[in-house]
Amino acid sequence: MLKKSLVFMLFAVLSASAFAVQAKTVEIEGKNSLRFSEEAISAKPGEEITIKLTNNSKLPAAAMAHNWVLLKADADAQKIDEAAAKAKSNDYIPSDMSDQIIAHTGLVGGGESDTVTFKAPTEPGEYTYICTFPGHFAAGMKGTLTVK
Ligand SMILES: [Cu+2]
Repeated sequence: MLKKSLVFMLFAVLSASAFAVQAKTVEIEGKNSLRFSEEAISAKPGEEITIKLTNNSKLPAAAMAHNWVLLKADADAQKIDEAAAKAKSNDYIPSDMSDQIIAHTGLVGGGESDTVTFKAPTEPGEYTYICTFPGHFAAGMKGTLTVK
């Protein structure tokens, strides 16, 4: 009886770790050059995906912080970026445009990282992600999530 429950427990632990491996994590670095280290990522429709954004900058957060903001397919990145610049108190996330945002990390300063877990859109297509720290998107801090 005892042996049976031990076997069952071992099985449960192994299944749990196998599941943990399956969850997809993409590590992205926000760089001082105002680029994401990964500018193209892909996912299956509806796939659960975790983005881990890291900022290895030595600069103060007020000068060089980053976030990772995934936009809906029909979102206007330019307009969101403009609104974000005025949303400093909300870590540069324009709350009145949240209906155009699928998911986002928090703002990370040098030496920090943050993660966000979400389900990829079920509609295949290309989805833009941007950094909304002022000036970064305009300088090219963006990338594409391809759902296929
Ligand atoms: Cu940035």
